[in-house]
Amino acid sequence: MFVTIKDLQKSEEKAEITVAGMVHDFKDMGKFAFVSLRVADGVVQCVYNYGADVKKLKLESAVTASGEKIDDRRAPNGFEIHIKNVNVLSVPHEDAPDLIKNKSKTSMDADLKYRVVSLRNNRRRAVFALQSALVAGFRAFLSQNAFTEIFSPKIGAGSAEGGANMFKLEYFGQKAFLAQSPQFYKQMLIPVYMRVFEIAPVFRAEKHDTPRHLNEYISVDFEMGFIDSFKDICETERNMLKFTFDYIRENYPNLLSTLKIELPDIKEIPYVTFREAKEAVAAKYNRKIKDPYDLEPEEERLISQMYKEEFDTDFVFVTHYPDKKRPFYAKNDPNDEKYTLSFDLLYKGMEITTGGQRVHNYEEQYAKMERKGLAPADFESYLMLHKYGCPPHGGLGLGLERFCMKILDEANIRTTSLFPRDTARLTP
Ligand code: AMO
Repeated sequence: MFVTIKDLQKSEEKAEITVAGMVHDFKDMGKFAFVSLRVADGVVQCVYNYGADVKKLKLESAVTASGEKIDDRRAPNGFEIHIKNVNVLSVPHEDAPDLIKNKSKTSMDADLKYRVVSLRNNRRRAVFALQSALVAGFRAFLSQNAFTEIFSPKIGAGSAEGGANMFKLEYFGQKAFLAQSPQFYKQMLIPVYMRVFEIAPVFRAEKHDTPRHLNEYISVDFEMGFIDSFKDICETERNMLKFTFDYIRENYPNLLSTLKIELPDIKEIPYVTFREAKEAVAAKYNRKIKDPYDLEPEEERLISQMYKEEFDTDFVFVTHYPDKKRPFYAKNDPNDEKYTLSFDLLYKGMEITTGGQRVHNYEEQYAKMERKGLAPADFESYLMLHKYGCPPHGGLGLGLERFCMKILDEANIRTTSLFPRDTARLTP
């Protein structure tokens, strides 16, 4: 029994086959019917010739259909199935709301409320198949480059990214938090494996509703030891993105055509320092600098616009963020201690990645924690990393939903989160 288009494409012309799928669409043409079956990797087009045992198929029934595979270059996947017999395994209790048809235009609220069915829509399901393909590409690249995949705990006693947006929980009488990032753990594993990565949910108790923030998102993290400069991290990211886009173009052409997108062709990615970028957009777009220590969303947008106009690139690395706004683990620039050896990757006007070189020396990390008003005693296990020997290292975190949102030119991150968690949503 077939469940994928890929395998059906490989089977011989006129082969007698059985395919299993959900009735995605059914058009009664009188003497015959067009039936679309949703299978594992897309939708298969079938023609159902009415015979003695013909059933009118209800949408979203689970069926197995037997018939002949007919090659036809005009058909979406290069073939159709001429169905002779259908076996209905289950019929829906009710007709699903009109969200699964491709033509339906649905508000985001309705889409999210009915996600269980709205994801059956061709495009929406392709969005998350793209996410899966991106992760497969990242994983393949990182594994080929000697990174070990890790699974760090999501419940802990503290966190690396500042106390403001941590979810607290009761843990058998102790105070605990949901992980904001795998930061500590990926660093702790550097002397063990030298290169590690993790692709997993992280939690941020952001109280505000914005089109770019979620309260739970998938963070693609990697960390690598023995770097010469934070630019080694940037170049590894560039290579990972290039590999992944090539991998998807090669392995998932149907997905790209369903989504009607072309993936970016990654060449060199330019670098600009935080200060230069800020000053350049202030001068070019006649803006006042309000916050000298961070980039406002509008500034990120304008930096990207400037690089698009001047260098025809959708990507730019903004480097050397001020020490004041970067976490305690970020290494300061020895040439100017007000700045850090860190970066953000902007893509189409929005930060998709933060990364940088870390402090690896014990005294330096201890002193930096104190300077930032933190008590080193609260970080005893983390500081064992520095205390017991650690090479120069760095890494990054990329927000998967935000990256997807930008690839697809979506305006709201919720559309690229499978079951989004925001300040109002806990179901589905
Ligand atoms: P940071 O906190 O900047 O860095 O997060 C890294 C990336 O994660 C994404 N992101 C979010 N996506 C959706 N909703 C949110 N609330 C949200 N917050 C962040 C963004 C961002 O660029 N430990 C560091 C990374 C590192 O240095 O290795 C960190 O977590 O795409």
